[in-house]
Amino acid sequence: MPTLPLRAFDSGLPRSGTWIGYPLLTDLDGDQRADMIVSNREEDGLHVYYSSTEPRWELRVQGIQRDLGYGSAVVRDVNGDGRSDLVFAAHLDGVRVYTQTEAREWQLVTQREPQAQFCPELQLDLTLCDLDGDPHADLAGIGQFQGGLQLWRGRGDGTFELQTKVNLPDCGSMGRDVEAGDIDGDGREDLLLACERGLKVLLRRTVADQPETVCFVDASEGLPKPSIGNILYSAALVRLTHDGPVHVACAGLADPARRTAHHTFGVWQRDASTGAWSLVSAPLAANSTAPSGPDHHADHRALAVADLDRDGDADLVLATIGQGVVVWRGDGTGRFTAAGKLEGLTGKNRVSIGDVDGDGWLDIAATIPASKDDPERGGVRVYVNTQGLWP
Ligand SMILES: [Ca+2]
Ligand SMILES: [Ca+2]
Ligand SMILES: [Ca+2]
Ligand SMILES: [Ca+2]
Repeated sequence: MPTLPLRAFDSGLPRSGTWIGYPLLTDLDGDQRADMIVSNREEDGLHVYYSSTEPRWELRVQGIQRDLGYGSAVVRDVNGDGRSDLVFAAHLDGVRVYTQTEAREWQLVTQREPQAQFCPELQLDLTLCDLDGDPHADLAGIGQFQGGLQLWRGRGDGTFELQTKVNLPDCGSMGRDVEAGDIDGDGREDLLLACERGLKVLLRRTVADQPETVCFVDASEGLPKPSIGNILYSAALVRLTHDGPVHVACAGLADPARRTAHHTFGVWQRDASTGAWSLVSAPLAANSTAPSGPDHHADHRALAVADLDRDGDADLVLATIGQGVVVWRGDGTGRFTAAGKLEGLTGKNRVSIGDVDGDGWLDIAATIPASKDDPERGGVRVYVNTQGLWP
């Protein structure tokens, strides 16, 4: 597979280290250039890099404790001062909130619980969501080892309160990815999880006699449910066309004993009348020599979805172990054609998509994990997308 000629924007980024944490590209300072949150396991944990016009990445971690390890982050103004803030699920500490000061330093929010963090169980992934219709950002998290799906309401001052009146389907005790969005089109936010029980869609419902209870129902029929728990790594909400219905997608590992027992990659659509999901991405034909889409039974580590070539149809960035990180162009119907792979990646990577230089073309960040015995192999890379790449 050819390598996509994306320009590297790595000035100021680390060239070694155990960067296993989920990267996040998002604009922190309102200059329309996506900034980056990444973290490592063994060195100094959480890093925040601002994209500057030099062009260079500027590290700003003043105020952030340096021994939090890796974890996932979400960004939103949580205290209403107009500046974006950072919620970080630290592998070594629980969930912490840092607000961004005017000088772009970080200030730890004192939660109402006695500890700095407000979640006692470690969360492997977090997402912003709306649980109650008020303007304050709420959170959903999936436990790394225990606790399963948990929900917190934001109070609007940077503190969060665990929702205890909940009615949730069984998602198991752990998972790897949680996403929020309106999946069934009723105007309320639903949840999508890659968790111990497989790929799970939880639709928001209201129970008439319990209006205070946050209720979700399981609507996952037809989605992958591996017999080995917790081997799905990534889940994503997908609109194949920009105004189309919301589909769901996932990426994960195969059962080594039964490689075709479940789809390790796919895009599924929901039949509104039966409620069941069916695969719309074209699986690999058994003995076809025609150009085929992503392998639905290979081992995948990460998936990100965005319209990279700006033709209105969703494209994919799929990290496939042994094959690399491949950009797949979508045609809006569920078929994807390989455009090329990103240089220097093995496929055991995490990726995030955002516009790092503000030119309207979405760019890609990838973390390169390394073991602590061999940190020289690791690092963080950013690939800049341009119009000329897409004939
Ligand atoms: Ca920025
Ligand atoms: Ca703020
Ligand atoms: Ca596209
Ligand atoms: Ca760009």
